[in-house]
Amino acid sequence: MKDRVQNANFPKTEDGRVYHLGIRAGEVANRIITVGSMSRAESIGKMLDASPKLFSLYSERGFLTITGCYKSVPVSIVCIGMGAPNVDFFIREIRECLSGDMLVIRLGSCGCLTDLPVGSLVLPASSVACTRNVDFDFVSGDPWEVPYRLSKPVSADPDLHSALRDALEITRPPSLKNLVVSNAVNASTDSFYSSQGRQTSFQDHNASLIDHLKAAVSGITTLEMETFWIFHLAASWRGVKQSSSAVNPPPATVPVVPAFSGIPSRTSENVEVLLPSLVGNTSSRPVIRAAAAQMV
Ligand code: R1P
Repeated sequence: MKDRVQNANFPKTEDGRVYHLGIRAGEVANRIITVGSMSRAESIGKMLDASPKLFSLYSERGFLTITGCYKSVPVSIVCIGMGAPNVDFFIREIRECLSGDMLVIRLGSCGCLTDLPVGSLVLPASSVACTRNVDFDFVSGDPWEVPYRLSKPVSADPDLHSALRDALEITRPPSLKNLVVSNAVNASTDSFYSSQGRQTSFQDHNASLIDHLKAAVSGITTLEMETFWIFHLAASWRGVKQSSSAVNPPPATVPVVPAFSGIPSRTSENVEVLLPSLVGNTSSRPVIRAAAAQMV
């Protein structure tokens, strides 16, 4: 309780744990794959090295952190559930537990606004937010407001995006034929229903939303609920100057491209998804790099 009062900006438990993920420094790696479901996190966790023993923590707020090594490189798999608020807990609380660069790849499922077949994998180069405008009068209609707002795009980290694309090109299995990489744009929404154009029993004024999205956002391909906020927070982190005694920075280079196989896709096939090889931090100021792989 003393700690809570002393640091109201970033409250932690007395033993140094962030409130919602429940972890503390040393329990999360700089390289992170984040997913939305526990079973997906657990499946990927099984691909980590048998030694050292995995760290695994289910928080009482519904997050799961699994930390181990893949081919001797420290990696964490973090299940964050869905939506922007959970992204916010995830990025900020893990950042608080790390020194050095923070590298995040979200592996998720998505809706598709083009004719890509189910089973395609999309790596969005950028993402926009599509959010319900609560100032719009959803009961009577409203001539002065639009029901949904579109943000400006925010980009994936170009280096991490390229590394992910290159790793996939080199190692993807023949069964993964439909790989879309270049210039795909994602939209992250604040509802699976209204702001993704679904028609339900609520007055959502969204019948023309998908057409509007396609017309307004060049290259739009996928719809989901997290990527924009991951990219946005990564880009807006102001960073801290690296101290010479920083704990757990990424190594200067990661020598191999680790392959993660067997992640269940929406089809009955297994999709092979890769954690790219990454160059570690070379500047005096660490960064957050983020990219995404989305299964149609
Ligand atoms: C909705 O069903 C969920 O599926 C998509 C959306 O972004 C949302 O989180 O992602 P995941 O399958 O990765 O959770």
